[in-house]
Amino acid sequence: MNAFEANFDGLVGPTHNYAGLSFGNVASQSHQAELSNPALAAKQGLAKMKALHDMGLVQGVLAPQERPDIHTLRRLGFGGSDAEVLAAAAKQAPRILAACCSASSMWTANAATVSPSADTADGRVHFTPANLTNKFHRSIEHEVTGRILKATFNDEQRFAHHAALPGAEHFGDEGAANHTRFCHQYGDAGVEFFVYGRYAFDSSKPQPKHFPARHTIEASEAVARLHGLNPAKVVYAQQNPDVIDQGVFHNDVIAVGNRNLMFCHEQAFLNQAEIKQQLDQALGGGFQVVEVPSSRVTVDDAVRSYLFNSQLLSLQDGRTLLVIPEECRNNAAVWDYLCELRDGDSPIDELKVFDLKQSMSNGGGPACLRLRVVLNDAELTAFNQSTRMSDSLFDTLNQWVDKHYRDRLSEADLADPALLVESRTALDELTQILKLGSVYPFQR
Ligand code: SUG
Repeated sequence: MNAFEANFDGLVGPTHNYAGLSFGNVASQSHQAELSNPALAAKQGLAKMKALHDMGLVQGVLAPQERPDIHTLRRLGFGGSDAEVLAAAAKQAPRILAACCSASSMWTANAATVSPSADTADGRVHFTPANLTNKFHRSIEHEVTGRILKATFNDEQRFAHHAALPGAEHFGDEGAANHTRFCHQYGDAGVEFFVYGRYAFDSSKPQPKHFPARHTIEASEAVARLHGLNPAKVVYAQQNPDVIDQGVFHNDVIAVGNRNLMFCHEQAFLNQAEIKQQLDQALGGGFQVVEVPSSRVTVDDAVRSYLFNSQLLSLQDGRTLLVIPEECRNNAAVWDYLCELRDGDSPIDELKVFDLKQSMSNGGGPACLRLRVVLNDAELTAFNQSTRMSDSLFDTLNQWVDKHYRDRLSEADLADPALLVESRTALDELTQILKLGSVYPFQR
């Protein structure tokens, strides 16, 4: 069956800010308290979506979450009117308020794990929203994420939606940031590659010493079971704990794959040689790896430049494109290496650079901003077409941003009741543009 890889990018929400919420994510920590520009952030994301659409790729949009999250603040005991909830939280617990205002759902690589219909026992595309338990500000995303995914892939015959895994650290699940699907053609039964940071139920196994390993093998195994994957076509790998300690908080900061190709650092995984063999065997041969040695690009340079948080895309003419953030061009070692790859006989034919600085300053590169969904011809027409990028949707969303978004936001602004009203007004209008129905708590 003919199939395509579609990319669903997260639209940056109106409260995008730098709150330093993610211990272990170097960029998030180092940009804490800087002034953000939500309008620019949203437009940088939209420009990337439009560019991929213009290349003939299937591009979708996933709506942001409702923030400030008054619903969660009320669960935590702040009461009164919405304005009183915000004022009390700002006074008594400003860090909790900041966590409840994050626009972190923009990084849709963490929205869910997705298995294409060619891989699943019931022949449907399966979605499991990630519980994101390791960070409080992200653990409050999955319920609405599930509703947005259902409204975007709204055909039960073709799309199966699971609830997030139990919300305990034992089942910490970071979604597609730690999941890659390999195949020769997108429509083939593929090999699903799950990468985890630690074992929750076996303390004899290695784990990082300084920074958290957010994702457990037990979570990956549960998702593989839920999706009805063929065990012979599933490979698990543990992330190298030393690189987690150097700021590689998700696997997509050190490796990316597309079809039969993996582009990764030589230090990405424990037992890397064995993992590559397992992937080749599960794929039935023909697995290709471009493995970057530390002598050319250190792990530190990979983390600073987000070299591997790139999108590896098959173009319509069969060539392979690497979409990278501007930070790669600004890093001499990384840029030299990339130009050599492009100009030599590597499988990477072309590079395209994007300015995503607003998101990058929170540790979110091109790959973080997108959720990949492989769809066959029938599924391609079955998802909610109002969420599919087009010239007119691009214009509409840019105008929508101009109308509703601020161009500067600081931590002090988060308690402003006007921001909540602006945000809800914007999302209410967005649900009509994207034909999502009622997905937000304030709409129910
Ligand atoms: O979960 N940053 C996100 C970045 C997610 C990147 N995603 C992938 N690698 N797929 C995170 O750490 C920072 C928010 C703040 O500090 O304000 C944040 O949540």
